[in-house]
Amino acid sequence: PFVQRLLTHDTFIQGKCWTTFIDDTPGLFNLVKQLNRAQKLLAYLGDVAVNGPSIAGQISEPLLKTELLIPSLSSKQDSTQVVEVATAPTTGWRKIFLEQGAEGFAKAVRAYPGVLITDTTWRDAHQSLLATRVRTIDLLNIAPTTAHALSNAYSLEMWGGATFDVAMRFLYEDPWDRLSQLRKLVPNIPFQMLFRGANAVGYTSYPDNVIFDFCAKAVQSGMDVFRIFDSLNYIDNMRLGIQAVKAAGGIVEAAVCYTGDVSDPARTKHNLDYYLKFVQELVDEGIHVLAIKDMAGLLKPAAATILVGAIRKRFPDLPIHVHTHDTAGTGVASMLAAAAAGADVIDLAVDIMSGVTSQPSMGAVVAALEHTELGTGIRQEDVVALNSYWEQARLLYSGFEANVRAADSGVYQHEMPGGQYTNLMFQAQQLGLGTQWNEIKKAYIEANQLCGDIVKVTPSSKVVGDLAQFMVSNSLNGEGVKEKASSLNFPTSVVEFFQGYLGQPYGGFPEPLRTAIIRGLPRINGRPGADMGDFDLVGLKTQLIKKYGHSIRDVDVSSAAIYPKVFDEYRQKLEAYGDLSVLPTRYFLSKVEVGEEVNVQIEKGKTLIIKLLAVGPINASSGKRDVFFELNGEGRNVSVQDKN
Ligand code: 3PY
Ligand code: ZN
Repeated sequence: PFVQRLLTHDTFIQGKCWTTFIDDTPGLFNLVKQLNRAQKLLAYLGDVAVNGPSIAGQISEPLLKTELLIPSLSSKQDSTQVVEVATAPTTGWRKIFLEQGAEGFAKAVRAYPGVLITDTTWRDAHQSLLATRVRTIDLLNIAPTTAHALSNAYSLEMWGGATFDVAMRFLYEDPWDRLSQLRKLVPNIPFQMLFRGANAVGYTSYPDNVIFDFCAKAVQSGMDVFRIFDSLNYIDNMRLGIQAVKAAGGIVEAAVCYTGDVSDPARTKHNLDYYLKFVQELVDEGIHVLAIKDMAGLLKPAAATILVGAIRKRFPDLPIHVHTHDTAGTGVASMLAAAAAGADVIDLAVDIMSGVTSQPSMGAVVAALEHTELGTGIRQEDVVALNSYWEQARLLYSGFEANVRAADSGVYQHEMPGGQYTNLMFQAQQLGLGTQWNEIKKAYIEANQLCGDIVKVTPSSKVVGDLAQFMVSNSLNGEGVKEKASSLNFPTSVVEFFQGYLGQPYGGFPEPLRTAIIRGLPRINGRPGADMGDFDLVGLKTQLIKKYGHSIRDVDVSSAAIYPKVFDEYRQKLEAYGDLSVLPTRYFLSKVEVGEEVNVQIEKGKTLIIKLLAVGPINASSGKRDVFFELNGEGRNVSVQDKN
């Protein structure tokens, strides 16, 4: 035991000063840190043993026992040989970026004879299927295998969107650690993030210096490709994101958010002309790659042919990257059509993490293009190997399934983005009203019209979703909203949208509805962030150090600037429980059984063996229970408030 080692240590016995003792005896100091960490981990396991997990959905016992086995890959040179994934993977597109810069990278992508792929499994797929709940440990475990299997991928989308917020809010994890740890295991494939332009990884506009600072830190932490979008395709917001990513040295992948239907002559608002003009504006900003971001899955195969074909013709040197969701079930067909029309890169997810509100199936598309001139350079058998890991993972996380069981071509009417679809469906199910979901979808169509038929993606999709929910709960249809607008108490997001806090929608705000909703509140005419002064990042760092000590890093300042409350709550969890990202998911989501032994690797070569011995009776006066553990063979106990 530590105290015994300390008391019998020669230096200590000789009465030397404590601080030099610590400095000169780092092994012992590390031991103090480890014991502290272990005790915090026990505090979490004890809390879950008494009160149950605070975040999980209902997960059945057999599913929790799912073991995430790491698949093996066969060598490309000799199929009888198994690849040793601990060895360095084949160099890939990241080397080209690091050696030739973003322009050189874009040129090489454009010159590639086949079609390249982005794997979205680590971000959009689990955001769209599993409420963004996949934890870092489960990504780290499959990362070396992925680095080998997908070595020819254009990128792995693994950060941004909702992952930043959810990591801290629900997983008690640091998003920056996720990025830097994965980077070490995947040196060869570019990392890609979804960046909400002026809204960064949040839901509102931030001061310009926060955006610049965030991008610089993301690049320093290992980010390569930034898919920048604005939820209203508002060029002024886009410009800020583009400039920030450029200044940071990242690859600027600017997105056109796709809505409507360019294959339908009756849909005149967001028609081909609208998209080509917007692409021209982006090209004028000096972007490296163009993304067509079809966040709801509205890009039918014929529309992909028209849109990608027209952009390819007008901008022959511009790499085009197409993103879709498979909500209606046309995803694979649309990606094949996009590739045939001249797209350079397409987004796919590993099979079991694909389909419905997620991206189309990687195995299907890779196989469909094999032995054609549009080959992806990825072996379908390697996708199968990765798939076996994700099959187990999806079971492990099944408590977060929204249970979208099949396709919904109704998306062509309601136009809900994939991530929001699962969210709203899940919420409607939670309310326990069988009809609620259909009502929400119908109201969503009307809410979009009330907003002026806008692009719907985070955060503008939240405005439409909030308005739809408001209409359903107040039994209002579109006409009713218009009639009573001046006396209704609208959700804040709706009021702020009409004030102009997200930016200026194409075609302007509908009147007289706008005036009726915002009444005397100010109107923002232009870029919402333009009038915000610089945010005091240095002052924030000082405050954070005062509160949390010198463990505060510059990246923490960035998290706190974007998510002040979420960051604060995350830090409180960290103080109480230590770094929970090392805990296997099974024990993060569910309690340890009495008598069960848990191995937790807290750092390389340092594993804690924890056994739950007993949960004691409740103390009537304090309401607490003692929970008894064995930690590496020694008895330990923690006192836990029983919240039941
Ligand atoms: C996000 O912003 O999180 C999205 O996935 C938008 O499509
Ligand atoms: Zn998406």
